[in-house]
Amino acid sequence: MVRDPQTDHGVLEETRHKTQKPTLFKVILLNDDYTTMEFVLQVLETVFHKAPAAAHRIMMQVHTEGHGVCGAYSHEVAETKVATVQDLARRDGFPLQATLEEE
Ligand code: TYC
Repeated sequence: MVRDPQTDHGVLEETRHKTQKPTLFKVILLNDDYTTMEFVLQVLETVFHKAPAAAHRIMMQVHTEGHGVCGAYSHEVAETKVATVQDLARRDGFPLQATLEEE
């Protein structure tokens, strides 16, 4: 683009789009040595609505690699899911941890 210094005051032209893609946050489940595999499967099925086979795959990924993605949600929903995981875990005496990561 050719710029005329007499008329170009550095105002950026921008194209406005009607739709904005929402910022999504991944909920990451972390491994530990004490939470049972059965409890993690239950969390993945109830909090993240995973089918049993998908829950098993994610649980084993967390167990072998240290962390795994449970899903991506709006910031508010992701924070609520992290809090729910931690509440359920504390209630049953497990140290299970989950965290957020911007996608
Ligand atoms: N590592 C745990 C065990 O051997 C199982 C586990 C899996 C714990 C996933 C946490 O997010 C987790 N009992």
